[in-house]
Amino acid sequence: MTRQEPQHEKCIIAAVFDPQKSDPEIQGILEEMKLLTESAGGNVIETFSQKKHPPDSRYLIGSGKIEEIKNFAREAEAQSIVFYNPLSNTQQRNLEQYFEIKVIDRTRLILDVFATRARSLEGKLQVELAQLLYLLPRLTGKGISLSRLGGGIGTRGPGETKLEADRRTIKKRISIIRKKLDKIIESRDMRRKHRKSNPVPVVSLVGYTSAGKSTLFRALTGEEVPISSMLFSTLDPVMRRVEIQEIREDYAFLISDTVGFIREMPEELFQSFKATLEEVINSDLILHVIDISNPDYLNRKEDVENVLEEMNITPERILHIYNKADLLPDYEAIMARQDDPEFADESRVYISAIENRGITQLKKAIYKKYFKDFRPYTLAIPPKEVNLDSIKKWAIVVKQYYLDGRLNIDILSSKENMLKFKEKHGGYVK
Ligand SMILES: Nc1nc2c(ncn2[C@@H]2O[C@H](COP(=O)(O)OP(=O)(O)OP(=O)(O)O)[C@@H](O)[C@H]2O)c(=O)[nH]1
Ligand SMILES: [Mg+2]
Repeated sequence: MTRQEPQHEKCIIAAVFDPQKSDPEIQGILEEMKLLTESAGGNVIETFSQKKHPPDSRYLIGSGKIEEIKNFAREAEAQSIVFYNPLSNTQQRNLEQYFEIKVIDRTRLILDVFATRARSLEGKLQVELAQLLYLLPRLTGKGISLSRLGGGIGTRGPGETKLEADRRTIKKRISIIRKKLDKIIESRDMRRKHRKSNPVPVVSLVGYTSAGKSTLFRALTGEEVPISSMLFSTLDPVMRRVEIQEIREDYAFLISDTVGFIREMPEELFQSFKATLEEVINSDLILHVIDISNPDYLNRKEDVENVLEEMNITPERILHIYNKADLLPDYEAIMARQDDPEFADESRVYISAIENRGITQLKKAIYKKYFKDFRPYTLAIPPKEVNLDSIKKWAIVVKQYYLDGRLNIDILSSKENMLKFKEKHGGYVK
């Protein structure tokens, strides 16, 4: 980064909402805006919101409110105003002229967070592409001048110096980046083909930003990946092998952690992160990690599900993981119920990634879900003939109990394996 960045830039958040929007929803949006601004290194000193329909075409915000913001900003020596609403080019210019400080919108803010996170070549190219796609329709005749914005939030990125160029240069740069990204995808496809010959399923973690995907990745792999309460800590995808010897000795899967989602994700980011998202499309199973402690979790879950649906991922390939269960008042009761096969609800898994709880249940659920043809069976065998370890190699042992002098074992297995066992050992299978 070439520019001098102000430490903890003083920011004001401004937003205009449809009067129909409920107060809790507005509260959630504003809290997320605060977190996003902080994730870009900003210090939020005040938040102003207004219900107004339609929004003002010139300034978005109504005349009384805008004056209030200006007075506050001057008094508090704010350095920037961050709008929740997408701003048109003209609105942005009008507002900047009025406030006489930097004005950025949410898309630009998110792009800025991404720009500060990008580490790998691919990540940097993707972020630069998103920034250029955002800027292109906003270019005026003279080209956009970021120096006008004075550096700091909203101006950072791998392509920072190039962003001051004209439309033609930007278009050229976009096509160069696209070609480079295509090459990266090509080599990844080669690696994937190679992997297909080795039948280890790939499981991807997806979910709203900050749901705890990386914390779960660490719990499963022991890998020290970046984890933080700030948004979008993960940008570069990582993949590691997970052994699940406690369920089946010789069995393993690959787990991948990737960039998170957010409501109203900027289209520019979707376009640029296509390659990363394709990894998700191509995986065998998707773990949708949900932060169940968040009051807004149902809406967030739906947002992510809509994205997955757009990517043509069918619900059968998705497993719902309810994370941060440790923050729920009935945590212990939930975990105890889940451990009891009689009460466990197999369509959802509760975990606490941070406390390493529910991880075995999760592995079991993954194993079971991946082998879609697994069904429950009961083996009834004379006790001395039982070799539990060998059964565990091809089946998930759910429960064991004695009935009529025989050991009954409830298992989950494919019909094929169950029949093989029956052929070899006889015994009684329900
Ligand atoms: N209480 C509690 N906090 C958790 C749990 N899992 C994750 N967290 C916290 O939630 C925050 C986000 O965790 P991450 O693992 O970085 O979340 P992520 O989904 O990878 O988020 P991004 O990569 O930023 O999109 C961190 O502050 C974690 O410590 C959990 O099980 N319980
Ligand atoms: Mg992460």
